Amino acid sequence: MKNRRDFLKNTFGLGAGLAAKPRLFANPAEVSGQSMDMEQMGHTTQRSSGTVAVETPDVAQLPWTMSGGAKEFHLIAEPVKQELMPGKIVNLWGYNGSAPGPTIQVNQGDRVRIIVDNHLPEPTSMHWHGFEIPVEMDGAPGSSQDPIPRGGRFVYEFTLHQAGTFFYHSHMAMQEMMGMIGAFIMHPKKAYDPPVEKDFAIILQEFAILPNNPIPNSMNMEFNWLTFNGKAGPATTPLIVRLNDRVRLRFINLGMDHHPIHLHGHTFVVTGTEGGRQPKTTWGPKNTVLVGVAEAADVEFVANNPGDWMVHCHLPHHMMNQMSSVVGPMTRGSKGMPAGLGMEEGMGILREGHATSEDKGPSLGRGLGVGSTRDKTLGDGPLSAQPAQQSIGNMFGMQHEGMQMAPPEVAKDANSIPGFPQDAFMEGQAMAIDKMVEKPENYGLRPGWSGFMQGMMTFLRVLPPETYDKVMALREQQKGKPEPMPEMTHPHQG
Ligand SMILES: [Cu+2]
Repeated sequence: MKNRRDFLKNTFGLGAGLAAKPRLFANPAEVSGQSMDMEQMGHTTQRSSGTVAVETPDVAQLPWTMSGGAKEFHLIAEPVKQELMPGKIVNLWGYNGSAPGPTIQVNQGDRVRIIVDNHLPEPTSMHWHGFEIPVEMDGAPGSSQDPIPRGGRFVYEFTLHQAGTFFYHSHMAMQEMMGMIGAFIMHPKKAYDPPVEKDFAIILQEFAILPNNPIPNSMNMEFNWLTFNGKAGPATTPLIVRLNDRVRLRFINLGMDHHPIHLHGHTFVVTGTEGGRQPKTTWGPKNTVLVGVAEAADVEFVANNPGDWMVHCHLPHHMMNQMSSVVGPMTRGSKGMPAGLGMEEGMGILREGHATSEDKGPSLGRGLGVGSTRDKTLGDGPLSAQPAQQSIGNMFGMQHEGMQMAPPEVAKDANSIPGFPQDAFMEGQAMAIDKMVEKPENYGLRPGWSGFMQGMMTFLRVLPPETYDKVMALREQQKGKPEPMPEMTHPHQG
């Protein structure tokens, strides 16, 4: 089996026939046994039922089959290759070929069965975060069940009486830091008031990965790759809504940091937490919501302000990719920063091997020694316009047609300004890769936009009807075509 589609096809015994098409999500009126998938649910149906399917951009939906009165899902815990952005393919652990794993959507009151297979090289466990279910189904290794051994399987089955934004994750702490989480949406029996036209879920994750090293160090305390649904900006897929749609965004955080998620151009109310719906009396105006570790936050607003609006974590270091060293000396002293440990040691990342390999253990903690031994003295770096242009021009791979090169504009006396450079060589036109991340959802964005988009960042695109229809038409054309980014390989599938 080469890819996820084959995997699903074979796992569920699905042919090409539509009759056997897996169902992704059924509306609450499904009691008759009739169910619809997301495509069958036209906008009319969605609006009349008051509940819409949740979109998880860049993350697949997990299909299910009805079996013995339960919705049956199949999750495989396994090593995965995740492409954080074009060319940045890293080794994570996830479910069914991706990290985060696929999204599960069910209805309040459903009986569900989830078959979990462990294809990891070590034991794992599966925890249903916040679920009020019998303790033997909780997935707490050692206390409610034995860990699922390598090559083993555990079948979870329970009835869900809750509603809200939930998630599943490995209950092995370090496996969590390798990516092992997925969204689990429970739709309410009675639609929320007021109903929304668009509903999105975004999982927040962070990884410590050195340049030229595809393996995150899960023991590190500082992170340089920050993702929304497994992608770093500008590879995140924008959220597409129509002007005046009511929109719900659901954020889920499982990492080492809390993330203040900020939305431009709109005022929202927090309508839900990881525990479910919040009463209206608690709704107050906000534009930033702090999503703590192990928390979820639902926010709602009317998208009444047309434009391409940023949605991002507002921690400055979480708005960047590949941070690993200061760009220049931290002060303008003549000798630069005093030598300390190397970049790898400072970040607690190993050059080779795993965290407990012979290549020494990681130095934990947040140190200011980052990059200090390899720091350049003042005169050597590309700290003024002309050397910068030369050095960028000389860099291997910079002639890629997808790159839009332009030298950053800096003052002639930049070197004499304490603190320079800050962003001059980190974001801007020189970093733009519009073509490399081209996709229907990016249609019509301002040229060069991608040079300013990094880390936990995406767009909420509030589009007038014509542009909205155009993006949807492009998306339709895209269907069935190869994915714009290379297909993930599946090391443990056949
Ligand atoms: Cu953050």
